[in-house]
Amino acid sequence: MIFGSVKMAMADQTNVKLLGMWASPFVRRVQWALSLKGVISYDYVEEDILNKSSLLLELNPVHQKVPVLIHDGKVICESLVILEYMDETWKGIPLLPHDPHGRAMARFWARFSDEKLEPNAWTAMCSEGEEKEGALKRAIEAASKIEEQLIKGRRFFGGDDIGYLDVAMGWVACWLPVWEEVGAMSIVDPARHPRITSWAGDFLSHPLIRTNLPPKDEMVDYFHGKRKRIMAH
Ligand SMILES: N[C@@H](CCC(=O)N[C@@H](CS)C(=O)NCC(=O)O)C(=O)O
Repeated sequence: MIFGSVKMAMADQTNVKLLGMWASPFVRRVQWALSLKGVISYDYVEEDILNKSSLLLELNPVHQKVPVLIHDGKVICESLVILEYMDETWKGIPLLPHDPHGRAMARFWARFSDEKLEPNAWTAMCSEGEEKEGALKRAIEAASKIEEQLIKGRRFFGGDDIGYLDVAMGWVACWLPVWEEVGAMSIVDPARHPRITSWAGDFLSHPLIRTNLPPKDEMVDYFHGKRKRIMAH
């Protein structure tokens, strides 16, 4: 019985492959979730998103983006969809809250962050003048709405334990400060957003997150390069 379940767990893990890119916030959230689920020995394939592999084009023909998760031959695309698949597939640390309303809220705010904060922060980093000002304003407004979702005294979005929304929003703790530096701008500000600031500190010091972060200097260089190329067009 024990041997049987050990064998199952190992087979489970060896059948996991992730197509990713080191500087992608969407890929990293899947890697964080894999770690929270205890899936540590998976096959990671680094993609060159400027010269996509035929495997990526074949597995994600619709969006042609990373991350792509392959589990037991099944292909799952879109990082938030992948997180839900993982939550339903592996035990480990539960990601979504137990109750339906809590789950609905977590999904709502994850999408809000991806649709309102992330694209506006990105545009603000890669633009100038009125375009930058407008995007910056919208990004700050979105951050302020997220700030209201963090209840004082709780370490994470769902309470005292890390979960789906923390992982989905983790890029705010790790990528956003880099984008702010590269774009010479401030979006999440400790005075304006004390709860996000405190949450970011807790998130980054979680044992399964702090050991799973991209190198900051390389991120700064990478996004400086990206910004330069985008703004040259
Ligand atoms: N909504 C997607 C976004 C994924 C995404 O934008 N991935 C980028 C890397 S950060 C990518 O693969 N870009 C390639 C391209 O746009 O052609 C998700 O959550 O998975």
